[in-house]
Formats: sequence, C-alpha cells, structure tokens
Amino acid sequence: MVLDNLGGSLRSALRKIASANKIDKALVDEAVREIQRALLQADVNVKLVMTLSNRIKERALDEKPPAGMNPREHVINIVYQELINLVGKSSDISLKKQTLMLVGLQGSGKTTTAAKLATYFQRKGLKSAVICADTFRAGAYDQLKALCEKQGIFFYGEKGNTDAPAVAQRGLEATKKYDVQIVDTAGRHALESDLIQEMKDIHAITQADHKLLVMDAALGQQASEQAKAFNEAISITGVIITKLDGTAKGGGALSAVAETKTSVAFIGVGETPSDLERFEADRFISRLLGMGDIKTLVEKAQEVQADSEVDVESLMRGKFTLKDMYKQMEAMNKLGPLKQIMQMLPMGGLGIELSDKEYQATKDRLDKYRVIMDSMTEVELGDPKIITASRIKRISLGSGTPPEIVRELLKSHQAMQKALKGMRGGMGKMNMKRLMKKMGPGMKM
Ligand SMILES: Nc1nc2c(ncn2[C@@H]2O[C@H](COP(=O)(O)OP(=O)(O)OP(=O)(O)O)[C@@H](O)[C@H]2O)c(=O)[nH]1
Ligand SMILES: [Mg+2]
Repeated sequence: MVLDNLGGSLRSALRKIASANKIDKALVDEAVREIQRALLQADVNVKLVMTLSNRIKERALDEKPPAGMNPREHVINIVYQELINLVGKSSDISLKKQTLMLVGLQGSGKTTTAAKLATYFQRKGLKSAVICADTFRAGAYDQLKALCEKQGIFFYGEKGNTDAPAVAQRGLEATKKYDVQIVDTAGRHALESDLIQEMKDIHAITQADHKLLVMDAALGQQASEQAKAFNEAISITGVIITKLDGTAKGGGALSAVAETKTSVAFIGVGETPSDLERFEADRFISRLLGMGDIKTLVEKAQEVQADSEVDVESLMRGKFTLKDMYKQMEAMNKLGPLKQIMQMLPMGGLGIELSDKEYQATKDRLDKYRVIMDSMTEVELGDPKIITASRIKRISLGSGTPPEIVRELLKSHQAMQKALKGMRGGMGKMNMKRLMKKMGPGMKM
C-alpha cells in the first residue's frame, strides 16, 4: 500500500472524529494536531501543514453541514477535501501524439519510468517508442534497451556516443512515426551546471510537450529546492513521484509539487513496467485514508456507539442487569467480522481494535453467556444478586456449562456494576468500552 505510515496516522485521526460524541473546538483541535503530526512526519512542508490545519479548523467550526450530512461526516469530508487540495490536481496528460522528456536526479527512477510510460501509453492504444539520451552513465543504454525489449517497445539508442542532444535528435527522427516518444535523460548526483545545460540543449531539440520531473518519494525537505531548480531550467510540466510503494514518506515530493505550483502526473508504485499509475488526487487521498465509503464508515461508527452506551443515571438507580451487560458486550463484538471497517472503527469509540484472537475469544464467551442466561429466570436476569450457590448449580446443569463459567459471568457483572456505581453523576452517557478496559483482564475482553 502507498504511504502506509501516513495513511495509518491519518486514519487514526479520522477515527477520533468518526466516533466523537460531539464535534467541538477541543475535538477539532485534537484531530488537527494529530493530522499535523502525521503530515510532518511524512515530510510535508511545515508551511503547507499550517495552511491545511487552519483551513480545516476554520471550516470545521464555521461551516454548517450540508443537508443530509451529520457533523461528523461533515468534518471528515472537510479533512478529505483539504487533503485533496494539498496534493492538487493531476497534470493534464492527454492521449494524443506527443513527446515526453524525463528529467531528474541520479537514481530517481527515470529509466524505469520511461519503460513504464511506454507500457502505459501502449496499453491505451498509442504506439510508443523510447529514446535513450543518457550518454553519461555507461550502463544506461543496456538497462533501457533490456527493459524495452522485454515489453516489446521500440528502443532507440547509440551505444558509446556521448553527444546526448545529437542522439536525442536522431532518435526523434527515427521514431517520428510513433504516437508517443519518450526521451530518457541522464541523472547526476546533484544539480550541476553541466547537467542543466545538457537538459536545456536536449529540450531545445525535442521541444517536448511534457517535461516531467521524476522524483523519489523518499526525498525530504530538499525536494522543493530541486523542483525549483529544474523548473527554472526547463519549466517542468509535471512530476512523477516514484517509489511510493516503499516505506517512503512522500511528503517532501508532494510539498515540492505544491510549492512549485506544478502537478503530479503519475506515481510509481513498484519496479515492474506496469507499476505506474495516473495520479488522481481524490483517489489517492481516499486510498491513503482507506475509505471505501466515508458514509458507511460514519454510520457504522454511530451505530456501534449508540449500542455501547449505557445510561449511567438509570444505572445509579441500581439498574444494570445481566441483560444490559450482555447487550454491551454484544454491541462491541457486532462489527468484528467486518475486518475492513474494523480498521477504521474504534470499538466503542476509543480507537481500540480487537485482534482476530480477541474477537474470537469474546465471541466464544458471548455464546457461552447466552446459553447460561437462557437458563436463568427473568427475576435472576434482572437482579443477579439473588443467584445463590444452589441456583448456580441449577443454571450450570440447565445450560450444560461448568459452574465456574456461571460464576465468572456473575463476577464480571458485579465488577462492572461496582465500577459504574463508583462513578459520580454529571457524566451523562458513559462509554462501556472504556469501562471494560478499566476493569482490565478480569473482563477477558
Ligand atoms: N520500488 C520501486 N522501485 C523503483 C520505482 N521506480 C524505480 N525504481 C527503482 O529505482 C532504481 C533506480 O531506477 P532508475 O530508473 O535506474 O533510475 P534513474 O533515474 O534512471 O537513474 P540514473 O539513470 O542513474 O540517473 C531501480 O532499482 C528501479 O528498479 C518504483 O516506483 N518503485
Ligand atoms: Mg537512468
């Protein structure tokens, strides 16, 4: 998955919003702080992070949710939109006859991307050819030739010739019947003046429709400076961010794009020729946030929350029955099998995720409890205090469960009731998961 770490942290911030009781300033501030931390850790430029934070805060607190959208959905939607704004629109790359020139620092992924691009256009029905204008690195010719041959793509290069602009010129002539001509150029350690000159010379010859800067997603803050330098030299028309499949942070390259006011054209997500994707801001962000469907997510969060809340006031009056307890546990487990949603959802609103094992253990326990409770009378269910040793024996026999399990159920209930009673009023609705968590391993949750 692209940018795993960033996605994970952003998802955690959204979870907070999705499960909040109330959207207020404190909550928005907290969520924004978390988003800030996530973006800064991914190397997104501070200035951009601040702009985004302010926008989210302002809009979340000032804008009224549109009809049909509740406050949580509204705020999640704002975060989503502002992230889309941050990464910007995709470069306009049409499917017509065109010349593309790839530039970038050493090892950024130009050569690999040249073959990927040719494959991309070829699949769209455009005949593509690749020209090797990297006469600087000895292995460049063989590398690109091999990549192209493997994909059945026409390759032009002149092994041994060091005059890159001349090679480019002859290459364009040789491939002029092709719809898409892709020119790979040499990289350098740093942006040296001879590289800039060579790039300008090649550009003067190719008059490429697209000058695409290929950038490694692992680049940090220095990405912006690089992008600026390339932009000044040949005014780039788009950026290709490579290696987004790795552990890269990506934020440096994305910031560079925003700062130089260019746009992302493609992203590289692997080493094979098909690991290239057209960049689309909304798709990119949706994927980053792991949201198949924001609406379902928020609805689910609310459902679980409503189910796992208990009215503390009525509880204070001594009404927390075994049935109530069962209901709470059931609510918490309800979404268990929906693994994907589980990832997004806090169980009961605290961002606690049940592992498969925990989920199964809780489910087994619930099944047992259900059988036990079926063997109890209504009076016993409403007032478990009256369940004496002889009643335990009867229930155990009736349900076919060992008496220890019956006692365990009763003990859990007592512990929970005690904890609830220990709480003072003015708390309104109390989150059961927090309570159960407080009670620790005794609850076996
Ligand atoms: N995982 C991953 N690896 C990539 C991606 N793009 C390129 N690479 C790898 O990065 C390394 C460098 O790629 P090249 O295409 O040779 O880079 P270059 O910019 O042409 O390098 P120079 O010609 O030396 O300047 C290779 O090992 C590629 O396989 C990508 O999107 N994902
Ligand atoms: Mg290369």
